[in-house]
Amino acid sequence: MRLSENTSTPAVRALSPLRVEYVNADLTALLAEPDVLAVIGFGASAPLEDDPRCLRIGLEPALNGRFEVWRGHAPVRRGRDGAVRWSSDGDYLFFAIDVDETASGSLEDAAAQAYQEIGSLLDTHRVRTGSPAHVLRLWNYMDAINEGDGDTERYRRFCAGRAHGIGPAARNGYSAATAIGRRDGIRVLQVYGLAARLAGVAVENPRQLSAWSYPRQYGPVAPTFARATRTPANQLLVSGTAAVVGHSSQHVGDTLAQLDETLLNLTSLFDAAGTEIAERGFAASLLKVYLRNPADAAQVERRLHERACGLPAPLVLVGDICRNDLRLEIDGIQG
Ligand code: 3EB
Repeated sequence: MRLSENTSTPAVRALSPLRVEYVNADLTALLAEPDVLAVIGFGASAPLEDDPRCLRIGLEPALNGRFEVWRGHAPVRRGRDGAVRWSSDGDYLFFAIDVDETASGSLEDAAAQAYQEIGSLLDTHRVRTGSPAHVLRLWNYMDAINEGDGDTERYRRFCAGRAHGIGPAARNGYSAATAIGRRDGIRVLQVYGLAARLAGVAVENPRQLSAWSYPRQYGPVAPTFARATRTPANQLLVSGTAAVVGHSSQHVGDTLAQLDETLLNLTSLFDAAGTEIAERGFAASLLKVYLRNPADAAQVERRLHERACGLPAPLVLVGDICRNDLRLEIDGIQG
């Protein structure tokens, strides 16, 4: 028994917030800034540099494309461990991996491999730095997410592989996540994420059944994610959120009604995350909107501006939602 261990250890330094922005800026100039952890471009024409912090996601912007930039609070170190690219400022760890489905054998195998390799990176990081890396947030992008019928649907195969591979990455419960379909025909699974020296707290939405408890009708292996993660800096990392109430999709065929339901879900999630987050609301939120039909973009932007009080301009991307009957999904960071 070493009950005194905690009291004899110096207090753990709190985390400063991760700074996230959408910007129109020069990629080379961004990467030259010492505190830049990640620069994420969207669409086939986004520039890319051979730097572990630089990522291009194959989702086309519906309106204007911008870079998503993450900044830490100290000079950033970066590297590659096997297929995983990473960067860290000592508090936060950005990581990314692309896994070729053909080389792995299938999307399911690619997902298992991606999550196993991320688990290994987290172990290596712990050994290298002497401090743990707790996963706060994961993003998953794959081609043709709705292809295949019933349990052969590619999203369901992805869920099975992720659940198999995620073991070490989920030691402290699931983190927030997004899973969206690309339309680029490139059979490469893209996974990236954020970890930190201190753990976050998973937040569930009282309007929604937790995804890991979804009934059998949605597939043999339930999705393994939390609705949000509240970070040690009291930011809220919001998972892909759609017009799902309980476990059922609402307002099938009506994009704007699905948007309104999604906003109710986001408000409910903010409330569940605590007073400070509830009070900050949409004005402190940086959101991404994934739209199945790019023709909905202008209407959705207008409605968001009307209904999400003070919301900064979101990034609108064309992508397929993991249920055929959902026309839009929103994720982001608050605080
Ligand atoms: C839903 O509520 C919509 O499989 O990682 C949202 C966010 C959804 C993340 C995932 C799936 C995922 O079930 C789908």
